[in-house]
Amino acid sequence: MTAKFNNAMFKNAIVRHPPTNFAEGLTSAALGRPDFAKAMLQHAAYCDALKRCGLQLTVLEADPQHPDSSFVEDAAVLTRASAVLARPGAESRLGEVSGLRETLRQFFKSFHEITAPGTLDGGDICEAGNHFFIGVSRRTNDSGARQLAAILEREGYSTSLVDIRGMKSILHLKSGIAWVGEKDLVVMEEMAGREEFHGFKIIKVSSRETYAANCVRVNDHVLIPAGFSDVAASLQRLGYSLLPLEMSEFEKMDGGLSCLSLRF
Ligand code: CIR
Repeated sequence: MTAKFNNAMFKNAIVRHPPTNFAEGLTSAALGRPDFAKAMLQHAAYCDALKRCGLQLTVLEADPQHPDSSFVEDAAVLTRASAVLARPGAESRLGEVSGLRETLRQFFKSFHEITAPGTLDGGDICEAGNHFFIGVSRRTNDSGARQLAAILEREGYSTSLVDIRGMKSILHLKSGIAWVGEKDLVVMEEMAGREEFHGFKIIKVSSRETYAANCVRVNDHVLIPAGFSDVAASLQRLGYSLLPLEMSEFEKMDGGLSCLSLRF
């Protein structure tokens, strides 16, 4: 089956090793304590998958001051033109942003910052071609969402806000949706009917497989958590080439596939 192609090809990704105190990060999942050695193996496999997609990796040192810092996606939003430093909604994660600034400077000339009282986690931001869905969640507030919308609109993107504060089963917008290319949007069942997604072709994810709604298109492949056969079959039917990855230890910390890297 031929792979579908995205217009924007990624060349780079930034990842950060999980620290040994990774299990002390925030979580609402009742899936038990993650096994650090296993998390490292899963992280290594994730990095290999990104390389297989053709990306050059910048691998940052583990940061034990911030147990959640391997979820690098939450600290920034990257566009074709600029880097936006986020302002994580969880107090314990605020310091993660400065740890990324210098690395991003090597790649981006144009910088923006979300400022107080705004809060914003990158996991709430879903790029879908020239459009960005911006989740308003327990982590991203209205001010943060509007600041980002204004930046993106100046860069020529359209934006829409998606309020997920009423949804208890997901932490971030991208815990429940993923854009995989063209008009194809993977959406958890509970959100599938929402009018914000009108105009997209919805690939519905049953409540049994919600965790797999957080999949990631990277060039010619879609990275997907292993073990979710219905979502995998739907994507394969549409011609996507999948790279399944074991994610159990990150799932225990509420982390999805997308949050382990910044891709650009
Ligand atoms: C947190 O609660 O902030 C981390 N334990 C998990 C963050 C996952 N990030 C993401 O899905 N974008």
